[in-house]
This record gives sequence, structure tokens and C-alpha cells, in this order.
Amino acid sequence: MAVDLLLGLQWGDEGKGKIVDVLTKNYDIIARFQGGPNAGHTLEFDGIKHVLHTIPSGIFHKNAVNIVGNGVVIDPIIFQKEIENLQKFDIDIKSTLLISRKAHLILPTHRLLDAASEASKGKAKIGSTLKGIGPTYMDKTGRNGLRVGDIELEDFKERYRTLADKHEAMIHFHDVDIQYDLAELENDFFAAIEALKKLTFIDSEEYIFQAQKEGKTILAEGAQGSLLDIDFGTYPFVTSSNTTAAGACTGLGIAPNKIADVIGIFKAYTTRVGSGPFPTELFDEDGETMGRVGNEFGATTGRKRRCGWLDLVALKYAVQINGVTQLIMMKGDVLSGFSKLKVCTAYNYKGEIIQHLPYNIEAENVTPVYTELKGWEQDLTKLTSVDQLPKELIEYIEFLENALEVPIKMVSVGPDRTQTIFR
Ligand code: 2SA
Ligand code: MG
Repeated sequence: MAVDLLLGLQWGDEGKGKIVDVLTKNYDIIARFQGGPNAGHTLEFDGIKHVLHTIPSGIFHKNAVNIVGNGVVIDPIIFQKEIENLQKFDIDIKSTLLISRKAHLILPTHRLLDAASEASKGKAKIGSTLKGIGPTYMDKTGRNGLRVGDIELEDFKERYRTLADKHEAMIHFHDVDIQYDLAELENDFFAAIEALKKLTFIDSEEYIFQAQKEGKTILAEGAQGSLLDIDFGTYPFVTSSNTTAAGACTGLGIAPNKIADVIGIFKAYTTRVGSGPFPTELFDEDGETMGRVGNEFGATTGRKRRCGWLDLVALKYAVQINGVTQLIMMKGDVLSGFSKLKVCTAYNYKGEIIQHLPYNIEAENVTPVYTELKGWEQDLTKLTSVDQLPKELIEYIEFLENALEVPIKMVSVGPDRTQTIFR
């Protein structure tokens, strides 16, 4: 049976959590394949807002199995808090949340190293979430990391010590002022490791292989966005994993020929949190309005997100890299009341008009070329069907579909599960 992927096509925060939650009823298994507690996936239903970091967004559905795949990095302390937050719901965590033994562990010293690395970069900092993501993936590719399966080994503590000691030396090497009490951090870490041991560990690639054989349906849930991909994003201002479709193959052990639909999700405008180039960024009232109406603050760090017009050049690139077969447009409701909407359809790149993403999209090289479209006045948040959409919104959608050559199958008109219109 085939696997579908759901991926963010911009710089993250497209609304993946909400849509996975909406789509979960169609799937037996929801699986995260990369990233870790840097992610903030927001879901809303029954008047309550939930933010998930490492746990897949299918967790609130009784019949779905949720897998944290090998490509994910887990901070046991944050993971434990996430599990505690779920306790008030009637969720059988032991049987519906399964963790790959091959997923790497974020150590307290990874977090310190992240902070030290960022501090040492000064103005050139990445704007990381400081969750230890970069250093953990560095240890993974450097072949030094500790994995969930190592917790089950007798010499786990010794392995931990060797790596943590090495990290301490590296923290000092950065020569920045970082205050910490390692003994206290380690107490929390080992307490969380004990709690983690009570959960279910699996060889997830085998589990997923068998599930496919049995005809089960699987949705792979991406984190962050395509433009934060370690290879194809705006390097070095990216995260440390492959956020694009290929990441689902390596992060879960899914063969490429088993992938059916690639569902790409984007906001009707653009946001970015952290440093790095953002050609359509707005520094005016329009940008302020998007941020305020869209409540654009980091779901993990609370940082204010930068806002700007939709960038079709970047979006087309993401559609291509991922092989997107259907699109979902989020947050159209935030644009209600704008008399005119701009969409970036090309870049002026050092004097030349181009329609692809060049190597370097820093502001000194790229000026966006905009097409203007009519806005709509109507509040969209109470709309329930496609025939209620304002004419200008339909024009906006059709303009994007034409440019991207992929149908927009769903339009979200608010944060709640129910505020979703199918086309
Ligand atoms: P990191 O922490 O090493 O992965 O940071 C590297 C860059 O990746 C960005 N990044 C994100 N961008 C958007 N959303 C993310 N998740 C949270 C959210 C972020 C938050 O849902 O709002 O709360 O601030 C996320 N995670 C990583 C990050 O900003 C760096 O630019
Ligand atoms: Mg987010």
C-alpha cells in the first residue's frame, strides 16, 4: 500500500499540524521523519489549542498509530513534557506512539553546544531554536551519536559520559560566556531517559514495511519547510535535516517507489522565523497586519515571525524538488481586508529577470518582481464550502494553480479543524 507525504513548502509554520490532524482519519499510521523539538505543530479543536514538537500530529485520533521515525532527533526531557501534556486526554500512548530505536538522542550538551555555536557567530547566527538540533545531527553524521536503542544497552551511561565530556571541551573551545549546571541538566536528562524507557521502541523500518504489506495507509508528516532543507534550502540559514520528500525515504525507510501523493502545504503569504534571506519580506504596515492577524509567533520559541508576500519563485522550486501532486493553501483568512495582494512571480537577479531560485537569494542580489491581484473584504473564517468563497479569492487560487501547475485541493480559513474547505 502506498505512502503519502505531507510537507511544508516555505520556511515552516505552514500549518502542517492542523492538516495532518484533519487528514488522520484517512490513514492508519502517521509518521514523523525528520526534525525534532525545534518543530511546533499547532492543532485546534473543541476550543483548545495543542502544540506538538516531536509527537506526530495524529496522536489525538484513537485509531491512528503514530511513529517517531529514525530520522527524528529526540530530546527526552521535552518528549516527557509532551507526553505529560497528553495525560488529560484518553490516549493509550503505549500502543499508539511508537519510537524508532534508530532515532538519535539530543543530550543536554547538544543544547549547550547549539547556544555556544550561535553566540560565537554574533550577527551571522542562524537564529536556531536552541534545541540542540544542529549539534545532534552533526554527531549523527559524524558517527558519534547516541540513539534511542542505546538506552537499552548496559553501558549507556559510559557512552553518554564519553560523548558529554567531548562536548564540554567543544563548548569551551567556542570561548563564549554560557552559564550552566551540567549536574542538574544531567539529573533531568536521566530522569527523562527512565520515563522514555516506559514507552514502546520499535525497529520502525521493519514495522513500516510490514504495515505496507498488510495494506495499511501511511502519512509521513514533515517538519519545518522545504526552504529550510539542509541541501536545498537557503544554506547556511537552514535546519540540519532533509525537510523535502527525499527525507521521508531516509527518515523512515520508505522506498521512493512506494510514495503516492506528495501533499504540499503553503500559506497564502510567506513567513520566516530566524535569520536568512527572505526576498518578499515586508517591513511596512502590511507585514505588521499579516503578523498580527495571523498570530505569527514561533510555536516553540515564541519569536516574532517575519512576514511578506507570497513568493511564487520559491514556491515553484519547492513544488519541483518535492514532486508535489496536490496543494493546500493555508491562512487565506488572514489576507481578508487587503485591497490589493502582491505575488512575486520573478526575481530581478543582478539586473536579469529570472524565474528560478538562484544560488544566492540575499537582498543585495535579488529584488522581487510582483504581479498585483485584487483582494477580498469578506471574513472567511465562518465559510464552510467552496461556493461561498469570494470571487477574488477564487481568482487568487486559480492564479497560483496556473503558475504552479498543481491543483489546490484544500483551503484553510482558520486554525480550527473544522475551518477547512475541500475543493
Ligand atoms: P534549528 O533549531 O537548528 O532547526 O534552526 C535552524 C533554522 O530553522 C528554523 N526553524 C524553524 N522555522 C520555523 N518553524 C520552526 N518551528 C517553530 C515554530 C519555531 C519557533 O513552529 O514556530 O518556535 O521559533 C522551526 N524550527 C527551526 C530556525 O528558525 C532557524 O532559522
Ligand atoms: Mg511550526
